[in-house]
Amino acid sequence: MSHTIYALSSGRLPAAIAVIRISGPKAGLALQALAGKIPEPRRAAYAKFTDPDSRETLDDGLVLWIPGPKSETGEDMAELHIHGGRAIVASIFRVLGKLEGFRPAEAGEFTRRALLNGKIDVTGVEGLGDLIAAETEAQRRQAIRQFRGGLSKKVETWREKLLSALSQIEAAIDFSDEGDVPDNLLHAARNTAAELLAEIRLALRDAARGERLREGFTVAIAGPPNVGKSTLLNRLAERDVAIVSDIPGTTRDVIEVALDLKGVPVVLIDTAGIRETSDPVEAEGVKRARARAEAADLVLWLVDDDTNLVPRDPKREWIVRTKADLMTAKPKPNQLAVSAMTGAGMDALIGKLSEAASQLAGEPALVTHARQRKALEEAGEHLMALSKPEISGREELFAEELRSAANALARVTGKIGVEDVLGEIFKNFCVGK
Ligand SMILES: Nc1nc2c(ncn2[C@@H]2O[C@H](COP(=O)(O)OP(=O)(O)OP(=O)(O)O)[C@@H](O)[C@H]2O)c(=O)[nH]1
Ligand SMILES: [Mg+2]
Repeated sequence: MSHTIYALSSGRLPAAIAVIRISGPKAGLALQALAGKIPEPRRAAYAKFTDPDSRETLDDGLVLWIPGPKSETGEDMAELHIHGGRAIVASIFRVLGKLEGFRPAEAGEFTRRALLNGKIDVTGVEGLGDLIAAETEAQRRQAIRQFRGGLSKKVETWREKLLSALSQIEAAIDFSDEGDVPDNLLHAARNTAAELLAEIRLALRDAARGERLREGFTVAIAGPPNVGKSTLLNRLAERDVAIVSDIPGTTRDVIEVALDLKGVPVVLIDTAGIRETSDPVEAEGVKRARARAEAADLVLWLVDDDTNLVPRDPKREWIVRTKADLMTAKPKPNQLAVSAMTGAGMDALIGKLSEAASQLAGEPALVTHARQRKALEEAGEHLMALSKPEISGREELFAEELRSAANALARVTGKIGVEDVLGEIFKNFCVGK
C-alpha cells in the first residue's frame, strides 16, 4: 500500500496562513488524529488542532476533506489551513510524522500521483509547471490553455482518427486471402493522414513561439565600449543594475534583467563593449558578449557617433544612436536615437520593443515544449512516409507507419512512454506541488 504523504503547499514561512496538504489512503486518519473529526467532503470546517499524545492545542484553523477518487491526486486528500508560523507548521509535521504509513512528500509528488492515477496527462503536468512559473499575462494564458488540455484534446482526436484508419486496414489484411487491402481503404487512410499532417504542421508552426514565450524574448545590448549600454539597461530596467563609468571596458560580465513588456517576458542582456583587447578578463567578456548577441532574438547595436551603420539583418538587429543629448545634428527620420540621460527617445524605443516582443504573444500556441514538438515531428514523418513509392502495394508497411504515427502521438500526452519522461517533466517541481 502506498504511503500517505504530506507537505507545506503554500509559500515561504512565516506567512499569515500556511496550507498543508495530505494525500494517500490514511489522509482521513490524519484529520481524526489532529482535528478529532472528518468534516463534510469539500466543505471548509473550523477545527482545533491538537497533539493526540499530549492533548496540547497546537493551533486552530480550517480543514478540508476531499475523498478520492474525485480529488486532485485521485486519492483521499485533506488540507489544513493553519497560521503560517514556523513552529506551528513544525508541530503539525511532528504529529503527522509519528503516524504510521506517513512520510513527507517528495518534490512534485502530489502531481506525480495525479498523473499515475490518470487525473492529468503529461501535457497537463507541463502546463501546470508553466502556470506556476508564469510571470506575465501572455505566459499565463498559454500555460492555462495547456493545463486545461488544449494540446492533449487535439492530439487525442488525431490519434483516434489514425487508429480507426489503422484498424480498418488491419482487418482487411487479416480477412482477405491474398492480404490485399481494397484501394478505397488505402485511399481514405491516405486522405486522413494528409489532413492530419496539415494540422500537425500548423501546430508546429507556432511551436517556436510557444517555447520562446516560456523562456522570454531576449534582447542583447551590444556595441563598442563606452557607448552607454549599461546606462540604457539601467534606464529600461528603471533601476541601477549595471555599473556605469566613463572608463571604456567597465562591463565584463553578462548582466540580465527581466522585464514585462505588454505581457511578454523580455530578458534584457547588457554585455561588455566589443573591441580588441589584450586584457584577458575583458577579452573573455567580449567573447561572451559576442555569443549572447549571436543567440539573442534581437540585438540593439549601440553607437554614440554619426557613423552610418547598416544592420546585417534589420529584423534581428537595430542600430540605436545613444547620447542623443550630445547630438548636434537632428536625428534622421526612422533613426532610433535615445538619451538615457534625459530620457529623450526612450518611449519610441520601448514602443518598438513592445511591438517586437508582442509578436510572441497573440493567440496562445498549442505546442510549448521541445518534448511535445519532437514527438509531433516524429508523427509527421511517419505520416509523410505513407506516400513513399516503396510503400505502395505493401500493406503491412503502410499499417506499420500508421501505427508508429499513432504511437508518437500517444507519447505527446504520455499515453505511452510516460516512465521515460517523468524525470524531465518533474525536474522543476518543488515540494508541495
Ligand atoms: N551625455 C550622455 N552621457 C551618457 C549617456 N549614456 C551614457 N552616458 C555616459 O557614457 C559613459 C559610458 O556609459 P556606460 O553605460 O558605462 O557605457 P557602456 O557602453 O556600458 O560601456 P562599457 O561597459 O565600458 O562597454 C558614462 O560616463 C555615462 O554617464 C547619455 O545618454 N548622455
Ligand atoms: Mg557597460
